[in-house]
Amino acid sequence: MSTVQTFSASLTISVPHQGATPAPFAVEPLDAALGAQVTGLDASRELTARQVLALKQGLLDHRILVFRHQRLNHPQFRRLASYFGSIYTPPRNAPVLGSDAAGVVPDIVVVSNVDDGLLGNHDLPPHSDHHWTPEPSSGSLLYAVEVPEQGGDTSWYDLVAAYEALDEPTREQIDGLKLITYNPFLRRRFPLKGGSPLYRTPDITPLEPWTVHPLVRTHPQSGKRLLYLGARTEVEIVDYDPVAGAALIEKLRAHLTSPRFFYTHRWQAGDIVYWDNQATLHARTEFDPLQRRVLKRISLSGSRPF
Ligand SMILES: O=C(O)CCC(=O)C(=O)O
Ligand SMILES: [Fe+2]
Repeated sequence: MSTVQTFSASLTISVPHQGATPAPFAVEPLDAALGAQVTGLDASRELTARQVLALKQGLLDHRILVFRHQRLNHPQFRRLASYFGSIYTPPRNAPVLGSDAAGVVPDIVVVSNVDDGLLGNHDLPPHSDHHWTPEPSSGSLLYAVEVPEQGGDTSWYDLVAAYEALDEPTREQIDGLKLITYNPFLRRRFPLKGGSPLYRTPDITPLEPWTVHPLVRTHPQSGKRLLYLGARTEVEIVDYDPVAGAALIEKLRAHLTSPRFFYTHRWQAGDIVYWDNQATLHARTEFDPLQRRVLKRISLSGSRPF
């Protein structure tokens, strides 16, 4: 329980004074390619049925939800997340962000560049969390505790919009394809001279364990089709010519990372972003290593992509 105490003691969020008439509860679209802002909600409290249903619908419609000016301790953060599902547990043999030597991940993963933080200050290319596991998480909540003055912005990419904007022949070409997305945390253990490849060629020994998922995924709630592909993760189309496969993936990646598909979030301490990890990628920009950036993440369990 010491983490909870440390967390409360180190919290440096200033919550603006609430006026006599607090903002009404609403889920309003952002002026962006995706996303909605939630107002009039104190996420540290028990939610009402109306609020939970509106948030679930809002996530389905907008893919990411932004909550501002929040202040939560760990049990409150866990309670908020638990309205949407149970906590994601990776297979023990598939390392993910926050895994210890035994393959166990804490409920709340601290994404930070201080105190031996997990991710340093470098940029992160657009990715979907746990893409390389059999049942990737359905969504994650990231809660900002300390943020740098500049940089460290996080962007979310709409994979449904990216798929729908493809021309018909390309959609037909990719609709039935299967993709292996190799685990980047395993690649760190087995580095290659030229760095992590964007596409596995026959001369590279496949990293194990690996999982096959559809390249075009069907969203489990909305039924919408989406391009389920990370921007720089090592991948391979199953039973496909490697040269043609690498060229196809490069073309799809150039398409999906277009600015018309993403929203960039400039963090303030006290922000929470809840994203649909089944329908989006996320990326972040680098920031000054001398500045502190501390966020807390809860990932929710998901299901096998189809
Ligand atoms: O640091 C960030 O903004 C995002 C980190 C990330 O990719 C994650 O928490 O899954
Ligand atoms: Fe991530």
